Amino acid sequence: MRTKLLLIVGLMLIMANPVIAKTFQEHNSLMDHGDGHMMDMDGGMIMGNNTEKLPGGCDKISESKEITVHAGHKYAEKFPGRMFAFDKQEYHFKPCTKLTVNFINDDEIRHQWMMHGLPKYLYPKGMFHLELTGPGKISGTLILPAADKTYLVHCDIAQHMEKGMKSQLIVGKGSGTLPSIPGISAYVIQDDYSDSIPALPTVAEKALMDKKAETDKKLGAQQNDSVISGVMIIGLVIGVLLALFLTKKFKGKTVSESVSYSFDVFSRVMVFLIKEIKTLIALILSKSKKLPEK
Ligand SMILES: [Cu+2]
Repeated sequence: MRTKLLLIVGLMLIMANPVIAKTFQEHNSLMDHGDGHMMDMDGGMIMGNNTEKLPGGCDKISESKEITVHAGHKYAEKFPGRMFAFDKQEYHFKPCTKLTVNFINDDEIRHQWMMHGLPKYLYPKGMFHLELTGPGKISGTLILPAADKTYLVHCDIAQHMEKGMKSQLIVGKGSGTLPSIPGISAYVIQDDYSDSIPALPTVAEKALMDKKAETDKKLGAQQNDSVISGVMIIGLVIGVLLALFLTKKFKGKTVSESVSYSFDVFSRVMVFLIKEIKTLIALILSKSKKLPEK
């Protein structure tokens, strides 16, 4: 009895596992791997962290700014057809700004805040990158270059950018607007439903369609008015045949005899059906066991 109870509790815990939310985690103690690459063992990572090296063309840090960026499914709600998004789609900064980004992941999946196109002599692969595998917060700092430029910021997990997790960071006057920024610019690959949307009818066609619909309605009403329908005829035939069969069977029998006979037939049919279903289930189970091993 106790074993059974433990087994049930265990099963319930296993089933409840996906429901138990991961807890929010602050990633404060990261291991420094050099070149601005820092990470911990809990899925937090920073690449291209730079708090002091000035990019070419910057005499000094123009100003220090700090932003908090949220990433999550819920921020895509206002963009029809998108699944993921950052809470903001555009940022503006002066050239040579020292920018600290507090990245917060509100989802229970992996997200990134990845900036591209930075000078490679300062940022490995030209990237500044914050990453979290689950709900939490991680902070990194970079110094923005001197030139007017629009930088792409996105999440590089497969399909997250395509599904909306994309923003643009504009330094100075920027260098134009990037495509497919939710709420800001048109999608590069627009969803096309033209095949499934019928062309709108002209006024004349519409009038014709209305007229046809009206006639159909009248015809339908007439059909419903007729007393004898196909289904009714079939029902009548079955009823008459059954009545003939039963009167023959019950000829000379009392009412109680007839009733008991009917129940007998009914129970036999039920027993037969149950047996058949059992055989069928046994057959299915034996087949599913015989699946190939590899
Ligand atoms: Cu993502």
